[in-house]
Amino acid sequence: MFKKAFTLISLVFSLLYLNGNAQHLADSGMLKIRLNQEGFYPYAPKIAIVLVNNGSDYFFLQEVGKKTVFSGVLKRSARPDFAGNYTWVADFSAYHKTGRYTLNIPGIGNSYPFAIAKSVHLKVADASIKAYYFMRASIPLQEKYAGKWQRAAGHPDDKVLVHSSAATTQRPEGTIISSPKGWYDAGDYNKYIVNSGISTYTLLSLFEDFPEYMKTVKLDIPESGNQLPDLLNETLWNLRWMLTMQDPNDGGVYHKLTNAAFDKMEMPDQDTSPRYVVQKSTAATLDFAAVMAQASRIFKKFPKQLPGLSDTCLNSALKAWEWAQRNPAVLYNQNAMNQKFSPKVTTGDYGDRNVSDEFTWAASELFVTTKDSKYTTSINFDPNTLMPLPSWNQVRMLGYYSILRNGDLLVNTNFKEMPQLKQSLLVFADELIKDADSTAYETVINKRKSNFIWGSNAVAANQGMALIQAYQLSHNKKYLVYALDNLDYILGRNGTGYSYVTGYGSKTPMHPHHRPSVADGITDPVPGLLVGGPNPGMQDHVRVPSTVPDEAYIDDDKAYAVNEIAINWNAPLAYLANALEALQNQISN
Ligand code: G3I
Ligand code: 9MR
Repeated sequence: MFKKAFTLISLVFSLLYLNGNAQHLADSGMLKIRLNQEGFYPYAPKIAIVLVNNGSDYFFLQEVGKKTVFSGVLKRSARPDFAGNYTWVADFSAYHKTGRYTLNIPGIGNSYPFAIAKSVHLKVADASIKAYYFMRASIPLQEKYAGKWQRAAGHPDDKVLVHSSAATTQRPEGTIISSPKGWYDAGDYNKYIVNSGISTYTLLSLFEDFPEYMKTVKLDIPESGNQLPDLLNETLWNLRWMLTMQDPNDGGVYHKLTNAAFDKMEMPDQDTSPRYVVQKSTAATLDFAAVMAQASRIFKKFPKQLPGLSDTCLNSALKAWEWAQRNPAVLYNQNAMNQKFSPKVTTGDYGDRNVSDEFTWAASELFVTTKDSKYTTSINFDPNTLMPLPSWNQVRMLGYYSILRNGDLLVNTNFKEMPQLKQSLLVFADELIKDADSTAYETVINKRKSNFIWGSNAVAANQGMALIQAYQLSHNKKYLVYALDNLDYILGRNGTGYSYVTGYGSKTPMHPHHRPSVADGITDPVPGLLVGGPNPGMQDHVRVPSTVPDEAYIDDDKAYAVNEIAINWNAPLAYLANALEALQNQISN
């Protein structure tokens, strides 16, 4: 009774207060109420995090500009955030009706508007893949597909020089090779095999895990309508480039195709400096082998559309694997390389110092594709250590994902480690979600300060992907709920209040470190790009407003350590958002 009366009083109070101070209070609500700015599935959990509590015990869910439809009591977070402050949690999971809403907290104001709807992440899910179209090298982006972000073709890459570090008898320094297509890596215009490896794998895995759903996803790209799913069409743009990075003479794969130095913040067609393929490396060659082996089994299902491609991929994978057997420790060390070779190369390093996980990954993919048990001797199952979350330099789990998702195909291979592998992945997932609810944002990413590295948003997305893998294996819905929490994190329920995907949400990055977005003269950045996110490292020497790990972010195009975009960050976002769209009916509170 008392509570009801109080609710009413708060409501009247909030409406009066809002009218008098509309602008001020609205801003304060948008700043202090942190939630997924795209919205929520009708039957999924729905949580907002409120940073301060000016005395209200209640929150009010309101139809935009209209009446209150639901109210609840704010609950204090179990633990403080990294800065030491407790937050307040508004949980409106019990409300299921679709519509557009704001959350109101008396004395604080209104949140950004958001939707409760089926397929609420469809747009951002599609955009996270379409982003790769915008990253394409060697093709003009036509207005028809790219809208106002149309641009001239950049980097034909049909006359690429073999760098002195990569010279062989058959291909001496200065040999010209053709290596067109591919995606630009990130804010820069170079193409790196190591980073292409995990990115291409992740998108292909999205297809392997959810083929039926992904066949329905239309991206409006030049190949659309050609009888291949658009996700595969887009992935092929990079895969065909990757194939050109293998030296046909020995099977080794060049580490990268690059300018000698990062170019200016200019449009891609403005850059006409020489392009090189540099030194072959074991990491690049194994990542290539893994992706080609995976691609071979996926494209085998499309023999009419892609005659011969599956075989080409498998043969390339086998040749790469053999090269790596002969060259198991050719690490890419750019500084050392620059002591010996010229011109000096100062672009992205992707210099992994340990390639044992790359061997495991490539062997896993070759095993799944060929069913030949000989590869299992090269797989490290390491049951005694926790699984390391995937990243460009840690790919062990990518192989495990592939083995586990293809378990049915491997029943006749006498492969004994399957139950143990499944168990390890579920233990890993349980470890991820343990105590996530007591963090200040009730998310997995917020459990540890050490998650906030260069590209932290991809840590959140990769955790989400790992949880989806756990769901696929166990059908335990709890994993989906925590995966969704991390998507909520990416889209606004976080320490800065940004939705970190350009163009999606209300407060989104406007100045990513992305050369076309900086140089094209268009106010809005290219859409669908996930920025790196909070990272207190300041490796770019741009001061962030806070060094609290999950707040260490600035929307500044010079701040490449927090505000660049990259293909290996968008890929797990694409996986997470699309997988949740595919599985939305399984998520309930
Ligand atoms: O792994 C350690 C971790 O153990 C430690 O706790 C943490 C503390 O700072 O550092 C972690 O290492 C960081 C590593 O990223 C994590 O993956 C390094 O400090 C950091 O310097 C390194 O940054 C990489 C960066 O290149 C600089 O080499 C990013 O991962 C990588 O995504 C980024 O990639 C660049 C390419 O070189 C060029 N193209 C753009 C692309 C995106 O920024
Ligand atoms: O644009 C480059 C970005 O892709 C890299 O991640 C980053 C770190 O290697 O470097 C950026 O390039 C900058 C260079 O390192 C220093 N001079 C300014 C360049 C543009 O900001």
